[in-house]
Amino acid sequence: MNTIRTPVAIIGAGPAGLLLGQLLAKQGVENIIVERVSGDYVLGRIRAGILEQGLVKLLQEAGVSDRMFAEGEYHRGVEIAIDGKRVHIDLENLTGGDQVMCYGQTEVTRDLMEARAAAGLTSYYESSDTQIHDIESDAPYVTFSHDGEQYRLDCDFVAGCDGFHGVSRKTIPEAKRTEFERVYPFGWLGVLSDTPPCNDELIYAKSERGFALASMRSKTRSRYYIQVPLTDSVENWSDDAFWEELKKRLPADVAETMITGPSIEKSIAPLRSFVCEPMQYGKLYLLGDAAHIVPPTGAKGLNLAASDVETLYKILTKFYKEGRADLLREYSEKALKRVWAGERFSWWMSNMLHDYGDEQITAMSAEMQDRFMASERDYYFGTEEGKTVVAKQYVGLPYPTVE
Ligand code: RFL
Ligand code: PHB
Repeated sequence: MNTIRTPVAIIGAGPAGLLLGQLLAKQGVENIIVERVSGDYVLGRIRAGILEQGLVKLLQEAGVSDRMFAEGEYHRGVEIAIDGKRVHIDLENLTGGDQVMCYGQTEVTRDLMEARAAAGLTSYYESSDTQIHDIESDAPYVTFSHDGEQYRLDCDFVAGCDGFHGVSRKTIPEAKRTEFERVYPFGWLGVLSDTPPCNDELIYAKSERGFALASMRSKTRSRYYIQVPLTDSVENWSDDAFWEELKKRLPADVAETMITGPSIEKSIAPLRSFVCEPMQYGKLYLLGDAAHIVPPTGAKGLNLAASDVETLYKILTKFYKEGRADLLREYSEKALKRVWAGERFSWWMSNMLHDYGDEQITAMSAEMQDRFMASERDYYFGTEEGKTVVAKQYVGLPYPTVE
């Protein structure tokens, strides 16, 4: 057994774990990351594309923003299309100057991985059998296997950044946590292609055939999604079938000029709203997807992970630098307030923009539900006040204060 001592053991090298590690290290708080898969595997997962200003600033603070500013693109607005009718949400004007950054999660992760390697910080990729022990004591530790050897990390705190299927959340005794979950009756079929985006800004489209999203990664790479039944599988969708269906759901003028090409990635993601309360237990703290999942409609998943990271990073920094032990117990309460706001926004945007068929959002007839959602769309995408409500949440609500 190799026994190593580190102040903070971080489980998971997704964006949450890597960003937390980088920010803590900048403050002189050492940490070690344990990751189940390889770095290449992590980078192969195609996920988020939209970063709120809060995350942009945090990446700057972590010293990993150069490539984002050079290659990413600020978006001043976003489009909503309802049955072919295009509505522009002017994020910048409606929020008093805020914009969102279009830069892929893959690139954020790559930048963080490179910075971590350059700083000489320790990460154990391709580790197995990670277990967290004695979190209720003052001497928690993490064990895992790596390269045929057994490791033990003695630490002060464990940061559970290991996503929805990780071990961290499950380490909290069942009787001590409450999980809230809503699984939606559809998923998103996503396609990545080396074709120029069909529009300068993202288009979230609601049509009679279901939801579609036109997004992008760069001037030459597009990312598109369509709502599909949960029972569907990728094998049912040839590239041609995908493009044909996508075009039917986007506004006609956009579809007409859209450039299509071979897919370089195609996958189906189920949609889920999930929250685990509390987000801390003993010396274990949960961050990002380990604690909460949102449907991607509001582009909030990665951004919620970022606000968790900022909150815990500030609390731990104040603990180590100023001896502020009192803040440690406040993490969950502070983080959860913003998490629920993001959950509510993502749920609400999903409700307004998807076709639910006969499925009930709340207990009411499908016809009545349709009327409610049509009225929501009229107000929130049709009036200045409504658009302001959407814009302020889309660009991101303020982070919790730690003082
Ligand atoms: P991750 O990225 O899942 O990373 C967790 C890491 O932990 C590892 N792990 C373990 N390591 C050690 N031991 C174990 N036992 C472990 N078990 C797991 C995993 O291998 C992995 O590397 O979680 P993190 O860091 O919390 O980051 C969260 C984000 O990835 C997620 O919220 C976003 O991608 C969600 N999301 C979006 N968020 C946005 O803010 N804007 C968007 O535009 C957006 N679009 C999306 C999305 C998610 C999507 N999918 C596929 C779910 C679009 C899609 C399609
Ligand atoms: C993406 O580009 O992958 C993306 C953008 C916005 C969303 C979800 C996904 O709301």
